[in-house]
Amino acid sequence: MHRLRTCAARLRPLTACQMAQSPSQPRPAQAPLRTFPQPTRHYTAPVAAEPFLNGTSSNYVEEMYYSWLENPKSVHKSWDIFFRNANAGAPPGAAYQSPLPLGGDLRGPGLGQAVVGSQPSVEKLVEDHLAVQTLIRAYQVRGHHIAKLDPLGISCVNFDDAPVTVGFHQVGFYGLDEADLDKVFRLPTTTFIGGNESALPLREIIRRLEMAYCQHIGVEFMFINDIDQCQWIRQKFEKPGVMQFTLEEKRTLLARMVRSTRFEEFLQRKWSSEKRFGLEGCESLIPALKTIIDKSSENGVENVIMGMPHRGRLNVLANVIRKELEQIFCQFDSKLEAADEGSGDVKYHLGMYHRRINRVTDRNITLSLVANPSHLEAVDPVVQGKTKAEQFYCGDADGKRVMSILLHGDAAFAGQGIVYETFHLSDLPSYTTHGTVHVVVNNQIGFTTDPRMARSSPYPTDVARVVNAPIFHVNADDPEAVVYVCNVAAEWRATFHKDVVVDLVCYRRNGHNEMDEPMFTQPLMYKQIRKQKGVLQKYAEKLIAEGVVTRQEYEEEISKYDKICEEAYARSKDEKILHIKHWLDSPWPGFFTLDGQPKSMSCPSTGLNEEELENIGRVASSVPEEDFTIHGGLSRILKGRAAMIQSRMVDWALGEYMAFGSLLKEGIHVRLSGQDVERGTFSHRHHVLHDQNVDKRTCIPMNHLSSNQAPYTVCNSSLSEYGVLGFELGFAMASPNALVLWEAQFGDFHNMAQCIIDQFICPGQAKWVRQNGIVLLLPHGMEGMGPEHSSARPERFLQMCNDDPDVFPKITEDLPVRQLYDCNWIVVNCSTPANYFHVLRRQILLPFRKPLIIFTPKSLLRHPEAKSSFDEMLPGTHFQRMIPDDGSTCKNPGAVKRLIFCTGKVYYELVKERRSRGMEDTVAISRIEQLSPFPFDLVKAETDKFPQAEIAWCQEEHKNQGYYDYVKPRLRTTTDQARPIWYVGRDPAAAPATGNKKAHLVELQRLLDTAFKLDAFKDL
Ligand SMILES: Cc1ncc(C[n+]2csc(CCOP(=O)(O)OP(=O)(O)O)c2C)c(N)n1
Ligand SMILES: [Mg+2]
Repeated sequence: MHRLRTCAARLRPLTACQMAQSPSQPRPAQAPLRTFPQPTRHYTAPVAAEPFLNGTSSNYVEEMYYSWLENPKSVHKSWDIFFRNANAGAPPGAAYQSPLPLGGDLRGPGLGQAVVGSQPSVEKLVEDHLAVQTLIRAYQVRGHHIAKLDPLGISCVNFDDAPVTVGFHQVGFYGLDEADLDKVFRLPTTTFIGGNESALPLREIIRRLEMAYCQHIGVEFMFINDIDQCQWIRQKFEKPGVMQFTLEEKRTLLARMVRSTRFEEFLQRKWSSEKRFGLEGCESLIPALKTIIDKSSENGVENVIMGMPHRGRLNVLANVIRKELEQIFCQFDSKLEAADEGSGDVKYHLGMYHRRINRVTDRNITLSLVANPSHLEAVDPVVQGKTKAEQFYCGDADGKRVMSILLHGDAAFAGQGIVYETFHLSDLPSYTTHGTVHVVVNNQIGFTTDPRMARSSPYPTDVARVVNAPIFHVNADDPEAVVYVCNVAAEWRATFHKDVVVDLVCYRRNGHNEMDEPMFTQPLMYKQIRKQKGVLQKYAEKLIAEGVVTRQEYEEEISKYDKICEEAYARSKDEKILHIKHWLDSPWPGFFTLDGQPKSMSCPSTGLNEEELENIGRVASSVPEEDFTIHGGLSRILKGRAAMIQSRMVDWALGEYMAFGSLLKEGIHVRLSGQDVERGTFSHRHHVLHDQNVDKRTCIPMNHLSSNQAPYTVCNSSLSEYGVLGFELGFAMASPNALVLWEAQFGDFHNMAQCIIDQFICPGQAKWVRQNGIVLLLPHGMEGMGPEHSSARPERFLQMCNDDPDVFPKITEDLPVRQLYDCNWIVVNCSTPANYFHVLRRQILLPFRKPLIIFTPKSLLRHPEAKSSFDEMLPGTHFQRMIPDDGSTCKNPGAVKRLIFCTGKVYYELVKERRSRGMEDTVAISRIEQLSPFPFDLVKAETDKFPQAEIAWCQEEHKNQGYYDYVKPRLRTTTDQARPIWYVGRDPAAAPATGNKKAHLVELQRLLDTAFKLDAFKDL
């Protein structure tokens, strides 16, 4: 044993440091080879005498040596002899025996044969082995560059900067020559092309590598950092004979291709002038998706949530999700009226939910396709959020039962930043869905734009490399190759629970839509496309030639499906009315009545009993874990909370705590997500405590409320708004029984998520008849913090409210709830912690769900007056849509000269100013807490109460911003256009706020002066 180790030490150059140590130190049992010290120039005499042992060769030899130690037969005979000789003490330079020609007799010389060999040929032997290793690696790294991926053969992927030196004619690049092609080389452990053989002639090595990496599949994976994952992929593509299909599998594949192709042809025949964004040119998408679903179902997945753009969407609905064909066909009937409320959406945006038996696995599977707007890729994070929620509700912690599939277009995948944001959520603990299978319909064009104008990366899929997702490029005209990579992709997801991309390289047979003329802009491409035989025809001919099916069977398959379509078409004529409800992607069983209505039109009190408030308050001011050291500053905060609870008061953070805590105790999951939400941007929340002595030890007191409470999730998000808000919207979509909140760091950062707000949150119910109770917390307030840290842009949300400014509603008992039911979203700006508490609880206690936009105050988080008593939160209390002036103005309302309506934190500035001017009797200040839907009834009561008062709207925002434009016509309607509505606030401006502190204060004072100057509007 000792001799062997000595031999190992002699086989590589020693470092200077090693030379000072014993040369026979044993190799640490677990140490990976690559951690050995790098060779230096201080060679010892024995090494210098074996020149091939220098540099990188020595590593190679070393690997061989350790393999030999484990099993002498695992190395070539010549090496076996060399190691035996070296071990037996052969002098330097004499351990080698010249090997027999490798191309000939592989048995090599027997033991005990002469040990002296000629050094140059030994050197060549090692170099040649290294060269072969490098060549193998070149295929693995860059084989996809020369794979035949493009069905049109005109691929614009340009790898001129990275030429691939592989193939029989390139062996010279590696120092090999023609003569070496028939020599046998030992295969490294990083390839599986040998199958059961450990050595192969170079010619065969190249042939097998060409088969694995350069045909219709291009595997891009060598950037992955994980060795096991790389090995896994190599196995999947390199092992000889991996791509074998049974006759049955081939027939199923053909049948799926028939459905996919004939569906588009049917639509084309019936509605030749309708836009449908057909799949022609990428028909193999259908078997691709079905394969992913079948394989995943086999691996235990029961629920698949999908998101996709326009291209081929109807085909996916028909042939993957299996929506009834007549439901699809009747969408083409322009005469049908819509049965449901709402404005609806075009057919290629609608969603779908379907539970059925997977025929291949005979297991139940639920498939849903999430409705989406035209905005490409915007649905990606929404799908992820919904998937996460479904995993959460069924306790699927590893994503074994629920998964997502995202489809993309090539141009959108490369161009839309949301794709990158979504990828970056994929491995974050509170956002991971444990692997998404991405499928790109890479038709090598985006509307009229060529890829070389549409992206700077060679492939549209390069964005996926950031998360080490393997990318399988495949020629979509080879359905078997497509099905093979889809199987591997599904297995990858089931094995590693990480993202994977299938890039279906295809073409678009028609224009962008069926009405478009592609020859205007892509004449040569389309000349080629016109010549292109359809993939179904090609595949059918192949299978007929192979004898898998007869032509007659193939034709029967076609007529069978055509008949199905015709019959469904006939049935679709019987449809009298269009039901958008049939296209719902996320039903909420049991939440509504059977015909989809709310179970009531009332909302119970949102108050809590005293004991409950105390209990939650106690948890909010404690550290519920043993031996947990929190920061001194935080101790003081918790003590302050305890004192507040003692005196039956809450501040903003405690009001929120009470709302979350009580809902959790009632079994409602609460999820708060956004940047730095755990502590709170303004350091007021502290929902996650950090042990000051133990790294990463944290405690979430909110999860220590009671043994049967729902779990509380509070999670700092990645620095994304678009992606994260989309994700939370998707999470909220899955169930009505959760309070899902997204908080923007500063209010206006929601700009980055505008697409989610404009296209999903605002009109979601109107377009897709699905409700959503997501809550947006948007810090807002003019505090001299500059243009970007002041305004959450209330005007934008208010502009998108659907309540009519000119119609005074009929006042009924259920008006407050009915208004909420009729609106598209609720916009509030609470001025007290109690009202914040109530509005959060109301969100869940309502019998329906609406998005809730809350402008949250920054300065009120710690304002001494912005506190609420328990009395305002007890049973019987509720959210106050408007808080009337209840001060001395009430004693003699007739004497009140001015009634100022306002909202949010400016109230406290107005009250302070009124106090300092001693105008409590003459000026009333009322707070509109719920801006939309507008509390017409309460505002009317207030205006009626002060008949002599001038009515003013006061806001701290600039005149063209804030609430004025929304509030003014509604105040006018309330007063029957009889009383003017005066404006108090900042002048119109381009920026939301000044960056100059002094200017800010001057502006503030000016508006306060106007508010209390009773003759301010006299001459206007
Ligand atoms: C965010 C966004 N920008 C622009 C468009 C307009 N548009 C619709 S489809 C399309 C081309 C999409 O190309 P690609 O992603 O390759 O999908 P394909 O239509 O080729 O399947 C464009 C630019 C859009 N719908 N959404
Ligand atoms: Mg495209």
